[in-house]
Amino acid sequence: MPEAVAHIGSGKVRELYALDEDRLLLVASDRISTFDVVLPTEIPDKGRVLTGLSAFWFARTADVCANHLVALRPDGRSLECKRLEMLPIECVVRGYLAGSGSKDYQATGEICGHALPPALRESDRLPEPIFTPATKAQTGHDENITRDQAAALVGADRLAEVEATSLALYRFAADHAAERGIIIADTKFEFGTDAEGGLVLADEAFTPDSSRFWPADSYEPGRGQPSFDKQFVRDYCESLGWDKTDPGPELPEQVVTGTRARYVEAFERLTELSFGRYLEDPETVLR
Ligand code: Q0Z
Repeated sequence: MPEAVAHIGSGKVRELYALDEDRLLLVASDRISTFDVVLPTEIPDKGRVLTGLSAFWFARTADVCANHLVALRPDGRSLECKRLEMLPIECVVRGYLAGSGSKDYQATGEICGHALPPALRESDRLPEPIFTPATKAQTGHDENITRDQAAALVGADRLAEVEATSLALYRFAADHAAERGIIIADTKFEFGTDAEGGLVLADEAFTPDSSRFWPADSYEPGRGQPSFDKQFVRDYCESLGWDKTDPGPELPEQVVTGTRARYVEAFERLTELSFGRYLEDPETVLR
């Protein structure tokens, strides 16, 4: 735990602290949420897996877009980052039909103004990845918006820049993951701007909490896909008949152990590094 630093924000499973005027500390806990509820049982090392993956992707995509990473702390779960002026939109890229994109498509045949081919099935790959911005909801769910609404929030030029950058980042990571048996169905970015007005990728990048990771070996369009990381948790919760309101159930040991193993597997497949090595020296993901 950081000492004598101001706590400036809480996410469902992360905390944000101010280190000084220019730098923040983003700390990923081991908490896990499912069906939008944070469960009372933690998954050991989940925060380290997510922080390590984010740092890995920041290092690998630095030539696509500048990012807020300043340093990875030796605890493996804390990222020192540049303090930015955040843009007021969530930048989502979808390569497959899932989640709110699937709902919008079923209702209207479009997602955020992108006309799509008829008769797509749940989980189908889209002809091209699409940029589908959303508002940042303080509570509850982000709401998909049109590109005109997004342009009104950030300006037309900045929107064109974040769209092109988001698509380039997604193509890079989705190609890398596909070669390692993981489908990144969609992902969400947050961008900020630095003192010079330059666009900077912030928050987390291509973690299983900011993206849908699907195992490629069981991919079958026409149905929802199992989650690479959370499927044991979801299956267990479904088996209880829990009503999906807070508080959620405690998880039994085998669900915790199996879920931790899936997070570690995602880390090791994507980074091609052993997670044990990461725990010894987190900076290995940056090299
Ligand atoms: C990120 C969030 C979390 C609660 C603000 N580099 C940055 N500069 C300025 N602001 C942010 C960042 Cl990353 C920023 N969030 C999201 C993260 C807990 C809220 F861990 N809010």
